[in-house]
Parts: sequence; structure tokens; C-alpha cells
Amino acid sequence: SGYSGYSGNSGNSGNSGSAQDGFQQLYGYPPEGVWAAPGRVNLIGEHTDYNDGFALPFALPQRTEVAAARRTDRILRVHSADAPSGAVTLDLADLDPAHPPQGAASWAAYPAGVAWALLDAGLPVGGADLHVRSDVPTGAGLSSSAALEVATALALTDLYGIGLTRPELAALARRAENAYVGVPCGIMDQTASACATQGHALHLDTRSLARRHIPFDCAAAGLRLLVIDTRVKHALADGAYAQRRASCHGAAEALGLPALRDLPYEELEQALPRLVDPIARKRVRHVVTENERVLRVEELLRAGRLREAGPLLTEGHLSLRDDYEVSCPELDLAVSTANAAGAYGSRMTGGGFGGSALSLIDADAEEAVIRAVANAFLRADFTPPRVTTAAPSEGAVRLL
Ligand code: GAF
Repeated sequence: SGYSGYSGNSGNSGNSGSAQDGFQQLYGYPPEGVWAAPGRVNLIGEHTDYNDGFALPFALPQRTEVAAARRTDRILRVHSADAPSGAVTLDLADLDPAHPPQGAASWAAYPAGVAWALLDAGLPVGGADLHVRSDVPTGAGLSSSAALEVATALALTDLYGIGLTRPELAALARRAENAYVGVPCGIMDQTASACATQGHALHLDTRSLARRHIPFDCAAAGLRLLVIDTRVKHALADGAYAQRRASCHGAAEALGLPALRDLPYEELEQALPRLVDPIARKRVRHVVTENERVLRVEELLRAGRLREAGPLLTEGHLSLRDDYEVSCPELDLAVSTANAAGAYGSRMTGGGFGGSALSLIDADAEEAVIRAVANAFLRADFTPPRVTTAAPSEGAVRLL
């Protein structure tokens, strides 16, 4: 998910050269193949995926590549171009969710978790050598972890002739993260990385797992999507995520519903007074209005009315800031500054408490918005943000 982010890789860090060459140099023989999976931005639909709700992510052009080859024994060797740990050697027989790799090797919990999840599902995966390179920034709320999990899952299943569908790959990658790495994320990030397609946002119903590919071509409409990485990650993030989940599940139970997904938008105002806890009321209001925003943004995209989606993005941000309370001063400043500089709308994306915001702008406003955000961060004495543009890109693929 990138929620806790594997920490070996700072992204864009000059790990130039191909994954294939890196593999050859490291292991002294060529890989059997190279697989890649992207990071994601969520356009709208935040903190809905553990409430059986809707999300609308798209894949980033930045991706994680895994060059890999089978081994004849039961050893998994993993190496990342950016990790300080050197190669990490694991025995498949010893993979244990109670003891994932620690310290400098903790990034290896993601590929190890994928191997563990495959074995745990009774699938015939064997030993492998892996070399990873990535330009998905870590800790930026852009799902570097999901990219690593999905690329590894695709590599190992292809190498061992295990035919999983893309949604099955996503589910397996999520299980690795939940049960082995120990992060209680939903299914959005892995699904985006595994299933997204170029030029489209992916409408995901996290209950039925039904997916719709919605054409989303900003360039053709004279628009750009900015991704503003605030480069902060507030310590609160992990505990607060679990708390939000618990609070949503508690509220659904109090309302007698299987999940908050089952509270229709039209019935929200009637239902809220039935919750005694004012905090729970706010959390529920976010989730229910956010599901509605996903459907409205999807409709606007389908109608080619991209600019009109802007205000819904900003509404979503305010809901995350005020009702869900997962924003932070850096994200709020990015959003308000971009909007004041002419953006159609902006919002935080991902789990929150840092990471990235996205902003929908006119193509010719790019320089002005970037300058305004950079200046605002400077004046606030915040770390300078990293701003990139993102076009909806292809999900996981085999490259070689
Ligand atoms: C993180 C999680 F990993 C996702 O599953 C999702 O819940 C998101 O936060 C919030 O929408 O990225």
C-alpha cells in the first residue's frame, strides 16, 4: 500500500541502469525475465476500501521492476538497487509472519511476504533470485509497497507457471501486506497496481471487486494532474489508520449494517443521530459522502466533463481534513495554495498524515501552480515539496 512504505528506496535516486543489468552484475547470470508494477494515485474514494465502498485510483508512470530467475533450491535471495542491506537471503521453509525480516532488511518483508502468501495458498512456488529497482518514491503515499508486492507476485507466479488472474494477484499481494508485513490495508492499492490500464481510472467496488475502466485523458482535455509530494510522514499514521478502521466497523455495527457501504447517501442525515459518539458520526459522514463523490466523479469522467470533477476533489479533501481527520498542515497548504493559484480542485491522496496531494489544473497553469506551492512551503518553513505530473498509466506487466 505504501502506507508504511518500505524504506529502502528513496525513489528517483539515481538507481539508473536496467533491472536486467543489475541482476546480471549482482548474481553473475542473466534473469529469466523482468516484471514491473506501478505505484498509484487515488483520484477519489479515500478510506472507503475497508468499508466495502468505492475507489477510483489510476496507475502512475513510476514503477517497480523485478528481474528474477528460478533457483533449484528453496532459497529466496532478494536485492534492491537502493536498499542499504545488500542481498537478503531467506529460506522458503522458514518464512514466518511472526518473524519478518528486520532492520536494514525490513524492506525484504514485502517480497518475502508474497512468497509466504503463495506458499500459504498451497501454490507451487520455489526458490528464486530477485533484483529490484524502482522509481516509485517511498513514504509518499503513492503505494511503493503495493508496487513491490505486485511486481514480485507477477514475477514468482510467471516463473513457476502459476496462473493467477490480476484480481487474484492483488488479493495475494494484500494478504502478504496484512498477514506478513502486518499492515492492515484494504485492497485498493494492490488492485490499482495489478489491474489499472493506461489512459483510464479504475473504478473499484471493494465489496464485489467489480472493476470498470473509465477513460481519463487529461492531456486531451488540456489538463494536467500534479502530484505534490509533501515529503512528510507524520508518526501518527499507523495507529490512526487502525483506529479509523475500528471506528468505521463499530459504527456499522451500531447501525446494524454489514458495512458503511450499506448506508445510502440519501439516508445519511437520518442515520447520524442514531450514533451517540460524535466522532463516529464524523467518520461515517466522510465515508458515505466519499462513496457518493466517487460515483459523481466517475459520471463526470464518462461525460468528458473533467474540469467539473475539480470541486468534488476539494470537497473530498475537506471531508478528510475535518470529518476523517487524516490530513496534516503540509497537505492542507498544498491543497489550498494550488486551488488559490487556479487549480480546478485538489486533495490529499492515500492514507494521509503526510504523503502526497493531487491537483487538477489547466496544462498552461502548471508553472504558476508549482511556483505558488513551492513559495508557500518556503514561507511556512516546510520541507520543499516534490512536484511531478502524472498521466494514468499501465498496470503490472512483464517487460522481458
Ligand atoms: C492506504 C491503504 F493501504 C489503502 O488500502 C486505503 O485504505 C488508503 O490508505 C486510504 O484510502 O493507502
